[in-house]
Amino acid sequence: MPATEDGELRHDWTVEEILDLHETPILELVGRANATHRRFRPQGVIHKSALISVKTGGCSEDCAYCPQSARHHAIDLTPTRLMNPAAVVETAKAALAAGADRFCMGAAWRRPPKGAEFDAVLEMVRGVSALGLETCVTLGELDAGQATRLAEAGLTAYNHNLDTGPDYYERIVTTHSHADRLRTLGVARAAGLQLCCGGIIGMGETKRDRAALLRELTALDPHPEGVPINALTPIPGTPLGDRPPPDPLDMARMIATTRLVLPTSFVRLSAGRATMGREAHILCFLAGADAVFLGDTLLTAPNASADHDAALFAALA
Ligand code: SAM
Ligand code: DTB
Ligand code: SF4
Repeated sequence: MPATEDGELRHDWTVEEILDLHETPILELVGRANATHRRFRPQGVIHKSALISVKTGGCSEDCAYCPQSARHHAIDLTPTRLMNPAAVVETAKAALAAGADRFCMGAAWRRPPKGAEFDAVLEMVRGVSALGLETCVTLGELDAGQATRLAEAGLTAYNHNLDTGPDYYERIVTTHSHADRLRTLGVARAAGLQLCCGGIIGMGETKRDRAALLRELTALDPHPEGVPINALTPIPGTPLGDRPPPDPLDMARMIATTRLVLPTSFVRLSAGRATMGREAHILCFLAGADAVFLGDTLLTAPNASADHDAALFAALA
């Protein structure tokens, strides 16, 4: 096979090819990813999403990383009912004033309930979208009717992560499958929604599992418009609560590889920023990340503070 030129849009990557890229010496890897970034993406633009948990905890699923599973006993987590749409829209106004481009609403469901709660989510989407913000929700599995109603309400993107490679997935989640996740991605795409789909590193997976995750993402046609790369945030009380957070250099390596195989997507430096310094952030941006979550909290875990981000964006200006 002829050598692929960096930046080619491909849906036929093999795990082996991606693993080879991932194992390139870091300076060369970051350099190539940066050159690809410059070819395909506007320079110096970091897309900012604010994140809110509109329904926290009590989830039926057993995702080993997640503090919101009712099967784990995460310390400091109080389950809540679905928020009132008006209160969500007020929070979105504050996010807009703080510089957010997008407002992302997460709910701890395997799948959204039908009826009044789903109607309330649609009201949130309509209200946030009317402010002029891009909207994103992450609600678990969708059926075609729900995806269409979300699209009609003005939703920009649906977040649904594959989390890790298919072989390792069943070590992390047993209550739903990788195939279930792919089905929802298909349903959301068919309704005309953009996809925000990525994963987590640092859960004990191998580098091959990381490459296998990226292979799954590249096989989606079109590629997902957004790709969150999360560092495991170990939460006490979850099965992965004792793991150390991944090395920022591993984040940079994963981000650079993502940029090379998904050259036109937003690559979002997601969970894990709270324990990363300014220089580690800048390395990840050099490696091709061009999006972050803003705000002191992610869904339930701490994020980089507003002061930290003000200093970071000042350093980049
Ligand atoms: N219940 C929905 C679902 O599973 O799609 C939406 C919410 S779920 C919390 C959203 C994503 O957050 C997960 O797919 C996972 O990638 C990420 N996440 C959750 N807990 C995390 C943690 N402790 N560290 C890193 N990422 C995490
Ligand atoms: C994504 O990939 N990361 C965000 C967002 N999509 C919804 C969530 C990270 C959650 C981190 C753990 C927590 O806050 O509970
Ligand atoms: Fe957490 Fe979502 Fe898994 Fe529920 S389905 S445990 S909210 S990641």
